[in-house]
Amino acid sequence: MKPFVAASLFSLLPAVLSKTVTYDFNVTYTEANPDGQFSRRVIGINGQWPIPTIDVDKGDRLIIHLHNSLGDVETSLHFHGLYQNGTAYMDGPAAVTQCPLGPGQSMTYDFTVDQPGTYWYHSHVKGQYPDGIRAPFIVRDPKGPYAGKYDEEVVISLSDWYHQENPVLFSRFLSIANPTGAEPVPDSALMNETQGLQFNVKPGKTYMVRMVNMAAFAAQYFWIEGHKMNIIEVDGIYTEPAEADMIYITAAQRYSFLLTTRDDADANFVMVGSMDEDLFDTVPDGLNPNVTGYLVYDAAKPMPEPAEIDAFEPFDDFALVPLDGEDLFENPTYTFSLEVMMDNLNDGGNYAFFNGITYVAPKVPTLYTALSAGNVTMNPTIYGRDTNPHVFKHHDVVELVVNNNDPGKHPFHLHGHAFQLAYRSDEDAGLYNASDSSIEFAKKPMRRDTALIKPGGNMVLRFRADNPGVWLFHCHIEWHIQSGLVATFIEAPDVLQTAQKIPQDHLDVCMGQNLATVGNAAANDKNFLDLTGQNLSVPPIPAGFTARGIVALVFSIIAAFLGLAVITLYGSQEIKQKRT
Ligand SMILES: *[C@@H]1O[C@H](CO)[C@@H](O)[C@H](O)[C@H]1NC(C)=O
Ligand SMILES: *[C@@H]1O[C@H](CO)[C@@H](O)[C@H](O)[C@H]1NC(C)=O
Ligand SMILES: *[C@@H]1O[C@H](CO)[C@@H](O)[C@H](O)[C@H]1NC(C)=O
Ligand SMILES: *[C@@H]1O[C@H](CO)[C@@H](O)[C@H](O)[C@H]1NC(C)=O
Ligand SMILES: *[C@@H]1O[C@H](CO)[C@@H](O)[C@H](O)[C@H]1NC(C)=O
Ligand SMILES: *[C@@H]1O[C@H](CO)[C@@H](O)[C@H](O)[C@H]1NC(C)=O
Ligand SMILES: *[C@@H]1O[C@H](CO)[C@@H](O)[C@H](O)[C@H]1NC(C)=O
Ligand SMILES: [Cu+2]
Repeated sequence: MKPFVAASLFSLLPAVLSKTVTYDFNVTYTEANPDGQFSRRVIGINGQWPIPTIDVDKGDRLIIHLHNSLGDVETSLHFHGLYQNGTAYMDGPAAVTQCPLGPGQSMTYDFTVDQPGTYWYHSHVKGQYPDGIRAPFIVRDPKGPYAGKYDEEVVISLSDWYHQENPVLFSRFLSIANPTGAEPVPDSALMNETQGLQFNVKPGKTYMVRMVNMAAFAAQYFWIEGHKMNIIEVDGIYTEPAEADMIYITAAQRYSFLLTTRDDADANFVMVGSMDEDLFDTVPDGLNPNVTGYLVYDAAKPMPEPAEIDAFEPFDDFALVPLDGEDLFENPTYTFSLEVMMDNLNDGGNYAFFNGITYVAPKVPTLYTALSAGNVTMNPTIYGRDTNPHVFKHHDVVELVVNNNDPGKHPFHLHGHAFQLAYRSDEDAGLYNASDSSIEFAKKPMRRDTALIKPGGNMVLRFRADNPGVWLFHCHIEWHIQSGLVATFIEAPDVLQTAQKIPQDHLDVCMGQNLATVGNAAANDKNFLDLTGQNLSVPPIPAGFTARGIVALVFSIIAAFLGLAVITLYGSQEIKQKRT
C-alpha cells in the first residue's frame, strides 16, 4: 500500500523540505502461514499481513488514522524508540498515554519524526503484537553521517512465531497449572516474517542492512556466512563503525550494519537467525530454532545449507561507542534501583515483579492523571501502587540500577529515551555494589532503548529527564509484560501540564467506553490522595504456604492424574526453576 504523501514547505526554513506522510490503518483479522507449517488467524492491517513498513525521512510529519475493526478486542499503536518529545500522548501504550482503542473506534496519531534510525511499531495492548501487529519503522537520513557510504538500504526483520493465538497461550502461561512460569516456546523463527528469504545482491556493492527483532520472546543470534557486518547504528543511535561476525539481537533491539558484497557472483551465501534456546525452560522435541535466508548473487546457482557452528560468540554491544561521543552523564540527581524477581501469587500464577510490585493498569491513563492532578502531580502516590510509579523532576540526571534476581535473561526497554548503558555485569554477579571501586563505567557509553541484562546480573542505566511525559520501563519479553514486569516513569509532570494537551479524538476514545479521563489511578478527581478502589494485583500467598509448596502440590496433582510415566518424563526434561 502506498502512503499518501503531501509535500509542504516550512515557511520559516525555506531550505528545508519536509513532507507529511499519511496512512489509513484499518486493523483487521486475516489468515497467514509464515512458517509453512500451520495456517492461523493473525492481526493484520487493511486485510494484509505482514502489515506495512512505515518509511519516512527525518523531519517528516506522520499521520496515522487508526481504526479498530477487530470486533472483539482493543488495540493501540506504539512507535518503539521514538522519543515523542512534545507529543507524549502519541506514545501509544494503553492505560498509560491513552485509553485502549475499543472495537469499532478510531483515533489519529499525528507527530513529527525528528530522529533518524531503525525502529518498529506494534500494538501496545498486552499480548497483542505476537499475533501479527508489528512491523519495521524506518526513518531515513539522507544527510546523516553514513550517507554516501553505501549504495542501497534494505530492511530485514527477525521474529518468532506461535501457532496458537496469544490469549490461548497466556491463559495457560499465567495459571496454577504452570507454577514455575515456564514461558510458551515459539514454534518457529522468522526472517522478514517468512522463511527462506532471498536478498538479491550485486557484487562489489555496500548495503546498509537495517535489522529489527520484532519477536514476542526470542533473542536471535544472526550471521551471514562469508561476510562481515560493520555495525553503524543501534536503536536509532549512530555508532562508531564496529566489525562483527555475529550479532545477538534481543526482542525489540535494532542493528544497522554495512554489508560489503564479494567481488564475484560465483556462489550464494546463507544468512542464519538462531533463537537463543537459553531463554526456553524446556526445548520441545523437534523445535527448529533456526531461520535461514540467502544472500543471492546469482539466482541460477544453488542455495547452500548452513554450516554447523561450534559456539555462539556474538559481538558484545557494550563495546559500542556512540558516534557523537557523548560522555557518561555525571552526578546523578535521582538514583534508584529495580529488583527483578518472579514469584507466585495467591491464584497460583507465576508473576514478575520490580521491587515486589507486579504491574496492574490504572483506571485512568497515567498521562491523563498527571495532566489533571494540579499541584499534587509530583506525588507518586496518585498514580497508584501497582503502576510502580517513579516521578522525576525536569532535568534530573537519573541513574537506574537494575538487579536481576532471576536466572533468566531480560531485554529491558525504556520509552521516551535512549539511555546510556553505563555498566553491565557478568552473569551471576549478584546485586550491584556502588562502593565496589573495581567496577568501571563506560566513559562514552553506548546508548540504546533496549538492553539485555544477564542472568543473576545487574546493570546501571543513566539518562536525563529532558522529555516530559509518562514513559514505561519494561521487559520486552511479551510474557513478562503480561505477568507484570513493568514500571511507570512520570517525567516532569509539572512541565507537562503547561506544555501538552490531549487531542480531543483521544479523549473521545475514553468517553466512548465510559472510561475516565481525569483523576488519580482510582479515577478519583476530587481527592487525588484517596486511592480507594484502585486496581490492585492478586494478593500474595498466605503465610504458611510457599511458592515451592504450590509447585509441589501442582506436580503431585498432575502426577495423580496422569500417573508415573509423566513424572519420569518431567524428571528427564530438567525443568529449570524460576527461583529457589
Ligand atoms: C475495515 O475493514 C473491515 C473489514 O474488511 C470493513 O468492513 C470496514 O468497512 C473497514 N473500515 C474502514 C474504516 O475502512
Ligand atoms: C524485508 O521486508 C521489507 C518490508 O517489510 C522490505 O522492504 C525488504 O525489502 C525486505 N527485505 C528483503 C531482503 O527482501
Ligand atoms: C541451527 O543452526 C546451527 C548453525 O548452522 C546448527 O549448528 C544447528 O545444528 C542448527 N539446529 C537445528 C535444529 O537445525
Ligand atoms: C481496573 O478497574 C476497572 C474498573 O473497575 C476495570 O474495568 C479494569 O478491567 C481494571 N483493570 C485491570 C488491569 O485490572
Ligand atoms: C494545591 O491546590 C489546592 C486546590 O487547588 C489548594 O487548596 C492547595 O493549597 C494547593 N497546595 C499547595 C501546596 O500549593
Ligand atoms: C561492596 O564493595 C565493597 C568495596 O569493595 C566491599 O567492602 C563490600 O563488602 C561490598 N559489599 C557487598 C555486599 O558485597
Ligand atoms: C526534547 O527536546 C528538548 C528541546 O525541546 C531537548 O532539550 C531534549 O534533549 C529532548 N529530549 C529528548 C529525549 O529527545
Ligand atoms: Cu523478561
